[in-house]
Amino acid sequence: MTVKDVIAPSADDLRQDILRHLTFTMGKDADHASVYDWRMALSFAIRDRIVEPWFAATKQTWEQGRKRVYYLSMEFLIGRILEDAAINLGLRAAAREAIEGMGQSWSAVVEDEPDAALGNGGLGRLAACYMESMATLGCPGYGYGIRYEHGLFKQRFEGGRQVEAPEDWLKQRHPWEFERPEAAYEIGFKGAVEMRAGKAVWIPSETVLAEAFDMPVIGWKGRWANTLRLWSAKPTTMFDLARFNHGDYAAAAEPEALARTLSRVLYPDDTTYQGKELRLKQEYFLTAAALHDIIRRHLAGGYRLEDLPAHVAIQMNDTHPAIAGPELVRILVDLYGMSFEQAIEIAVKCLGYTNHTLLPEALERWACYLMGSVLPRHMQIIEQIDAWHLKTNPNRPHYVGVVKHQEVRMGELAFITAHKVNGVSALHTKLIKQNLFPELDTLHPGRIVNQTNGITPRRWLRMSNPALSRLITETIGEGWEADLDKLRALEPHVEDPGFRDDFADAKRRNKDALANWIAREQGIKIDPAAMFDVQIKRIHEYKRQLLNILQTIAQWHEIRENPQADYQPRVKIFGGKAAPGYQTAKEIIRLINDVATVVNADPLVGDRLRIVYPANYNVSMAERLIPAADLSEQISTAGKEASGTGNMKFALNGALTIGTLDGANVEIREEVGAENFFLFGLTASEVMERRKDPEHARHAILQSQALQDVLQMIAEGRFSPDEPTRYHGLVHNMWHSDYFLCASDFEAYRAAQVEVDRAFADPERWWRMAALNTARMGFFSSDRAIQGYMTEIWGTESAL
Ligand code: 26V
Repeated sequence: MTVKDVIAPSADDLRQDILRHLTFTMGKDADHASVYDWRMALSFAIRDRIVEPWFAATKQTWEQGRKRVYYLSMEFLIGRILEDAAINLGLRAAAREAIEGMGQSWSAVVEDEPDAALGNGGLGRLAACYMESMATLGCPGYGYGIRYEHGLFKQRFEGGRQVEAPEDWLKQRHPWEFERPEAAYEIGFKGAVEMRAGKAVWIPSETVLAEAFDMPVIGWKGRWANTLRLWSAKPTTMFDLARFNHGDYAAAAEPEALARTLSRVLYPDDTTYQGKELRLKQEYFLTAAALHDIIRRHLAGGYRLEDLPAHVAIQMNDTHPAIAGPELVRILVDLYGMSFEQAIEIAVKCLGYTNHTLLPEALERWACYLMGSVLPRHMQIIEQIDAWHLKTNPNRPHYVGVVKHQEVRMGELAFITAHKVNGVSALHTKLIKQNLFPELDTLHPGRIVNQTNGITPRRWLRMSNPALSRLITETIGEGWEADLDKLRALEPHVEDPGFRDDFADAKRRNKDALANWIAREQGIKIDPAAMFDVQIKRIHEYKRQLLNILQTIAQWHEIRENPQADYQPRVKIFGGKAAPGYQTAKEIIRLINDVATVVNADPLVGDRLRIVYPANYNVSMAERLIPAADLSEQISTAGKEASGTGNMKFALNGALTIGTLDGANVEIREEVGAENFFLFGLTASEVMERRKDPEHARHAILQSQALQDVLQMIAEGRFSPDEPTRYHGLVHNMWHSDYFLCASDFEAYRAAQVEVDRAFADPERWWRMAALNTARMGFFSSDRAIQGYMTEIWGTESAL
């Protein structure tokens, strides 16, 4: 088979394949099969149809000697795979018919699959969207990551408080991976560096084996497939039998213990950087295994190491794999005898670095003693790279550099070892130049470029919103899934009342489904005619879930004070996890749940205001919530959210945004039109100005009677009657610090919410705005983003 459109099988073909796998792979007959058995049988039947295009793509890349892209990321937040694969292969309809024809529920089978949650949030989900777009565009490449045994923790609430439990996605069989025991590399840690005949030789004192597990990533219409290769740690020596026989049982199992912990668990804190040795080991484990694999493949192709940049582009997803520069230099110099100057030149040509955050507390810095002990040879090379950079840039200011104050700064290291450094939205890229790396930008003009984030329309519209997808196809025809700018053709239809009704109907169907799910899962009845106002993302102070709940309290207070007035019924929906050690974020979660308890039980309010916070927000929950949302909350303090990608998913699905001028909100507003976006709040430069007033919080609170009332109610224990002092710390912080300026933006936010109500009260206006959002979001396809990386950073072309 060559690379071409796959031919969709009939439901009958698929039925036979499913039954064959049920019998021979699962060892069950149809009468005794569980949902799990059906899910596995269906997964294998679909997987069978990926293998051929996957082989064909790999073969073609070899034969044509194409340049490959290697996307190195500590996180891939994939979600469920089965339905997405079925969609891209064009066989969802047939698969559904086959499954239902055998008396099984499609949704039950599909929803039996656990999320692959190998990521924390935006950065990991972006990596997953980019893998899918690379496959869709026929960009030959590999993703490299870690096969964590436990993905992101599960969240539940007890008395409104977040409680974490370990996630265990691999306890069942994982039908989408292929173990590759032959692709394994020894990875070293610690030990010493010896000089032998003028050459540095690193003798590690600990080693583990990195073993590959491959997952195929199939693109739209199955025309191309790439590989996501995840590394699992195995002990190099199973067991020290001599020690065991001496009765030293724990020591005998030491190598096994180290290996088992290495790829055991994803670090759940994406907000504050902590210099943990295990985390550094994980980062090196991923990077070293990937680089060995890249070099092996390059040499197997018969190419010279000098020509690496012509065949290999390596993208570092944030600084987590930034040890790639030193590791590549080490391989070229220590193992292949190249000169340092030539090695660093090759490394820079191969490497690209994407920055995803400006928050100082999230920027990685490793203590030199830790780096020197875990990776002694790399520490030497880092110093050498730093010295080389200073020598080749004599104008470099004394305070700039990789190694400063006994720390290795990974951002600076990634910057100087990469030929391109990119931000993830226009505003973020501007701030990288102005605030994060101004001196390095001056020394290397043109190195910093922008690639605004994108999302895959296959998962985030076609798969998760069948009602709207159907309407779009009926209205403008096929093909928009792989050419999202085609949605512009919807624009003239927006003036057609019939089309607007259909658009509203599609939304209503999704809202009905969500209301049923919430009734089932939460036991809360919500009115599907109410406005669904949604904020879903990790809980963080800069994202300002606090601002949202403060405004919600103000709204509740207003309804109680003036119950006769006309209000637009609203359901406030929250979703998101806090890092387990992030106390303030956990306090915000508890406050939201406490307020929900009081408001939802208030007979005076009734259907006019409801608050729901389903626990354990994840990719699959996003797929339910986003298609049903009317209003998208994107209210971060300006200058703090690098881009956001949830903001894009909502707008594409016809939710209107209430938001600040932050991250990609700026560009979304430009695309959809200022009149179709509810803007409020200080700009990034106004935020910086405002912080110069040490009393900004107090001043802002004194300007707002509503906010004073809200803070008063919280302080009095209205939402924590069993413990009135519960939120004293939070209220005190609002008055005396409020670093993220909830108080300063409060009145503007409230006014914008009044505007939202006014628009919602006018359905003709609302649905025109909503449909225009969908029609104008084409720019935010991850296909556009990947095309940008290919031409401006990677220098690769589509193989299709
Ligand atoms: C930092 C750390 C520190 C060490 C422990 C584990 C860990 C994990 C992640 C991070 C950095 C997270 C940065 C991040 O997720 N940034 C988000 O990237 C999205 C994709 O570009 C973007 O849309 C969001 O605005 C940005 O917050």
